Amino acid sequence: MTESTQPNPRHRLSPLTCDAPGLRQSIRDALVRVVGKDPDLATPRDWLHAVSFAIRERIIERRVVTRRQFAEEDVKRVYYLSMEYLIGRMLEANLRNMGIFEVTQQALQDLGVDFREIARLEEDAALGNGGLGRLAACILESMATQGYPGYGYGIRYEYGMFQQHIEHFRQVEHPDNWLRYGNPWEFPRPEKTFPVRFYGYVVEHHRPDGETSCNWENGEEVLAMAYDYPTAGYERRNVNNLRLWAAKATRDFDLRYFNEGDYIRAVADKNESETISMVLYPNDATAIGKELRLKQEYFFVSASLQDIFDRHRQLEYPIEELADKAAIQLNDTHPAIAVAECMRLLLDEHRIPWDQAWTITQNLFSYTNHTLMPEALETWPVALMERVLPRHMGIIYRINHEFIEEVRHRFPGEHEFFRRLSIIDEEHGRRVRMAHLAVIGSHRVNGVAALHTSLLKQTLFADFSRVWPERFVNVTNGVTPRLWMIQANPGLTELIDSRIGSDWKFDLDRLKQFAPYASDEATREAFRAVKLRNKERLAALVHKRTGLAIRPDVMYDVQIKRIHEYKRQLLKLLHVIELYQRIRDGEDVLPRVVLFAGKAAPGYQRAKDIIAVINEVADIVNHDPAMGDRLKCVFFPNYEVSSATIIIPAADLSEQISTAGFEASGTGNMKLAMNGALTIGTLDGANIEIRDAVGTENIFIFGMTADRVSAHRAQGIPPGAHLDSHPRLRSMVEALRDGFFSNGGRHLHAEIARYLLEEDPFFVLADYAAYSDACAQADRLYQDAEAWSEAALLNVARMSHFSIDRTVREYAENIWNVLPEPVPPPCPESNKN
Ligand code: GL9
Repeated sequence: MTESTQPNPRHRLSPLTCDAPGLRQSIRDALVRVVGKDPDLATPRDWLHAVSFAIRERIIERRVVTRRQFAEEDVKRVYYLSMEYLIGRMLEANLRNMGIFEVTQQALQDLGVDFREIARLEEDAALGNGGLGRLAACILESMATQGYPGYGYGIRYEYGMFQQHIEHFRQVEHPDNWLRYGNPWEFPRPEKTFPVRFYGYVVEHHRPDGETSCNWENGEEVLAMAYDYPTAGYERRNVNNLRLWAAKATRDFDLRYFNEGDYIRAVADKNESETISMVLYPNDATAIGKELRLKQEYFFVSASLQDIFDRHRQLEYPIEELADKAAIQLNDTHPAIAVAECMRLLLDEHRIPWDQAWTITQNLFSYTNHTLMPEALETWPVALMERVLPRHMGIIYRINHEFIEEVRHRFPGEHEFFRRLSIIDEEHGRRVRMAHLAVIGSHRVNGVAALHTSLLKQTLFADFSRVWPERFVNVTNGVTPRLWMIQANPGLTELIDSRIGSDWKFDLDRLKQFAPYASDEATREAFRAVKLRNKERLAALVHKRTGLAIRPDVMYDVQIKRIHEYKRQLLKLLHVIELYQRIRDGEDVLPRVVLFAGKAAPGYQRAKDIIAVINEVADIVNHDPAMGDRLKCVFFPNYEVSSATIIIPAADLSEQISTAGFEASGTGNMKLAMNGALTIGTLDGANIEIRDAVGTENIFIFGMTADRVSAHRAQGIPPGAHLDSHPRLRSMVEALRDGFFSNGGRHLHAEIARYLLEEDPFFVLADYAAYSDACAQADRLYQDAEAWSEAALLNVARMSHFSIDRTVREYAENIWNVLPEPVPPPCPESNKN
């Protein structure tokens, strides 16, 4: 299969119809012919697969059209390299983006099948940890919606993010065998298979032109095989491709041992090479440092670059023009080895001289940084790199040498400066700093919110920013309104449509027209009715998952995100304890449900302890008759994309309470505000921009700023010194310490109290009084239903800046230099019911 630019006239496509009878026919056909079931015997899952196959036929058709148009129009392509894609369920998202959601529901109903019943059987595609992976999924969707020629590349993990069970209050991880029933959305492409080499050694050749070229010989080869996931833009526009690589043993894996008669050994070896794509590392914001992880990174990077080079060649472009025809975005440092791999391909395979190869590489790449946390910065021991990727290590040495020479020339004598800039860290036992490789190999480096970018320039990349000030830019994150508003919150969508029409779905700036309705009483009442229905939907799910009954007519206060010290779930938990004590003391307290959800990295013991303590406090609170339904505390298990779409539209209060300076951006904060939750938050990440957008009077900001946090740290005040800053804080922490809430985990509670008092580097106690005040302020506003609804509606109307479409346009215009290439929608007659 080649990237031909000349469509063969005999290969004209005749699009499938998208009316109810056509869909009905396709679904029934797929059930019999693809799933292989008699409709009379089909299970709900069989129907799920049948309808998915029927829809994928229609998506792939649009993909073929899109690809042809890109080839004909000579477009510049964007390649998004990411270790993670947190996609969630695909059926409903695909149906909605294809513009055939209602008609397909109708077709199913005609067949006696309930859409909701089968849709919930689909496993989430959870090929990511959290915000970073979800951002990648939103970016792909937006590139398709806006018609950008975007390609995603990643890994087809056999096992995605673990499933979180709560057993005896604790997190227990279960494997996520998401492919168990097969996956109708993927197209295996065995013909798109590339060899990826590890280990071995380098043989140098001195060429007549004075350059040295190298052969990387011996070692082990693994095959990367492509699986394609077509990604539909909203309303049947472009369909782009996400290509995920699976590791397969090389075809000749068996020869050596088969010849020796050791069949079992041969097959066992095959399994070992296939472990590369077996499982997603469930870590967030921490570097992993395991050889298998390095192999995963190089595996998908090498396959992706070989594929990109191949496409370029098939389109008959000269290799020298690679950076004119392609842009490659590195999603965090995980794929940073791509810089060295690109150099290897240009030098060793294409015989391009070093300087020219380096110019092409720098023009090709750009890099997004997603965190300032030092422990998240990947570094690899030089010895490991030399063993696993010997050729790349040689290339990295030369990149580093040329770079240091350049800065030596520009900043003579600043030896300390060169040492800090070097790709090789000589102080911690010689390590390769992947972030430095990414910065040096890219023409643009971006942070993901204004504060984050400015801190990047002042701290992590201060030295680089002195060398290349223009290289650092900000691109504030966004989220797709298609999933996070239209799909997740049909009630709100209908309300907005009824007031301002439906153009806002493509152009979120038009949501501004909804702002005047915040002062319209009827709209506010309708908004409250929508919220109530969303809460009923969530309450039913909470009951199903936890057995706990919660009222829909109270404030829903949610903190939903990975469990991490810096995100400060303990700050919220202390507030739960405060409310509990006040109710016990006979105070009149605003009724509320506090809902936590999120996973802890399996090796992050403190985070797992925090989950256990939340669950134990919740158990006491929820069973104390003195609470009389005024306070419920829920830990919602196994937080994933599909549950987020139910929780977010039901929320009133959005907890964004990280220690300022630590949350790079956050994206849950955006999803919640767009759905009319008011934010209670610190001046961290994108919260600052959200405040600027919605107005200070429509958000509850509290706590130390990033500057104050640094100053406070420098002062070295012990956390326990803040115990009297709030009248109850001491007794709350003592209740924890003394095991008042413990249910067998007494020692754990004492340890958490000790941590808060003596150790906590994230200033929970220092910020508590301010936080508690902000909560009280939120409670007061909530009691005025009209004022609260007005503020909530203004949040909805003023969040347009946080559409992922704006984010993607900024990347396209300021970093990638690519233009959209929208495919005209097929003639509308063929799609009407
Ligand atoms: C993160 C940041 O922590 C978030 O603040 C940011 O919104 C997202 C997307 O830019 O990236 N970086 C990071 O490592 N994670 C993020 O969420 N962690 C996970 O994805 C689990």
